[in-house]
Amino acid sequence: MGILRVKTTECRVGVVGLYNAGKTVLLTSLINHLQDHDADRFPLGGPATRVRKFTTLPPDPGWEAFNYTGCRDALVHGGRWPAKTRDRAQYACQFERSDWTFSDCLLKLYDLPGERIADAAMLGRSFAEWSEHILSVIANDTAYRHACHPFLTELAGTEIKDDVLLRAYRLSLANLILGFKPLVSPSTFLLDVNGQPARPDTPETLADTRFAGLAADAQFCPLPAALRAARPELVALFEARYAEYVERVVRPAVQALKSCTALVVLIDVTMLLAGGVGMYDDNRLILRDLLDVLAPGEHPVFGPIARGLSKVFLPHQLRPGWITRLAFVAPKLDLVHPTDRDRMLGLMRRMVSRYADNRDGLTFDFFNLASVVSTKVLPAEDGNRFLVGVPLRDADGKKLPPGPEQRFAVSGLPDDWPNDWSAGAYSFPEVYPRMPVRKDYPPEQVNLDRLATFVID
Ligand SMILES: Nc1nc2c(ncn2[C@@H]2O[C@H](COP(=O)(O)OP(=O)(O)OP(=O)(O)O)[C@@H](O)[C@H]2O)c(=O)[nH]1
Ligand SMILES: [Mg+2]
Repeated sequence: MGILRVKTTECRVGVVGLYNAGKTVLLTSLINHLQDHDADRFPLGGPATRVRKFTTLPPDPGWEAFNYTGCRDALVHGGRWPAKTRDRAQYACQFERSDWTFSDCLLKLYDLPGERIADAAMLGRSFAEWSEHILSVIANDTAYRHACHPFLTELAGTEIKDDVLLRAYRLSLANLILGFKPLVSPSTFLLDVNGQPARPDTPETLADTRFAGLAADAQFCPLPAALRAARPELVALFEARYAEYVERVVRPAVQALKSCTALVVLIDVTMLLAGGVGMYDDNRLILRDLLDVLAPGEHPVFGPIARGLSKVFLPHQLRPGWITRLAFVAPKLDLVHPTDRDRMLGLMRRMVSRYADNRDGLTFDFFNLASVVSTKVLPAEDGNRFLVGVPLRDADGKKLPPGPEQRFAVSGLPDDWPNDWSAGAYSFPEVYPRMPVRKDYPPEQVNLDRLATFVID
């Protein structure tokens, strides 16, 4: 630490979003840009800011280290995107900024598998309350009701057997997965505690090979009020399993996010448009649950004055933490034609700004960004939009080996969300990443520097 740098400012940044939203790629690119900082390519705070003395630190006890080297290596040498995240991870580093005279920066970044945010509603809810919450989602949404038909049929029966009920719930969760519905809770059905994701298979095989809980003998499912009243022993059993699940899977991740100073919420507008109106509704619902649990905004007891004072006087490890900055991010900007990039931002704003507007003591902003620009742009022709990149999948969605660059068409973006649209109405083909091979040359990005300026405060 420099002689004038008498204190350390700790910034803890949580990145959340549905699976495949682009969290791990965003963190990989961000770390690369900070570690090998080039003020011309990544202006942080201002054009002249230099990042110096960057050191990686071990993660906090109880946290896996974020596999930065592996992720960057996959991008550069494998020419592949990083593998999906299987467990929660933290990356910690310390550096000096030339625009911060008296303080250096301790930055902690948190990455979670997207599946886990479907469980956020469990925190602070009893088993009975969680049951009501899930059952009301199923009751009020045609697609959920349809997928959960096996479970609802079993619940309507006169003699309910525990293992038959659990299997019917698992079958319903499998239908949700296969219907691309993200509210799969307990999320270990989709990604188990050992990090094994569910593989594409028939609903029956998924129901017979996966668990709705921590393990085969620790499963639970929501129970309606009438059944809870009639079967107190089953309620007691599920309550105990639910409590253990919350302690092991949900609380550590949610507590870490709650203690962050800034939260980055990824909303993959391209996926929502491509996925249909149901995907949009689900993402909003999951986000609402998550933000209710994390309750970003000024702390009701300490308030802004105490927070300011604690920043100045307390050593960083004693400083109280809570989320005061919220960044909504539409990733994968490079998959959208430049004529539509402002629309991408507008669509995200319309979808989520109310969630932030309704909270006091919160600074929030919206960013459309590309973590790793992997396409080139061609001029629009007669209203058709074309990009150039190396396609990742064929027309049937099967993965292709890396090949030559190709021109491909992408959908235009609407000015506002349509009232209804079906899956496949919009298309933004995935491409292979374009990464510089030189290890200290970070990828081309758009607006990631603006996001970093906002959250590293
Ligand atoms: N073109 C482009 N594609 C991106 C970008 N960022 C992410 N992607 C695509 O999105 C996919 C998922 O990115 P990840 O960062 O692994 O997603 P995640 O949110 O960490 O997903 P989970 O680990 O499953 O929760 C990648 O495999 C890429 O296909 C980007 O900046 N540009
Ligand atoms: Mg990930």
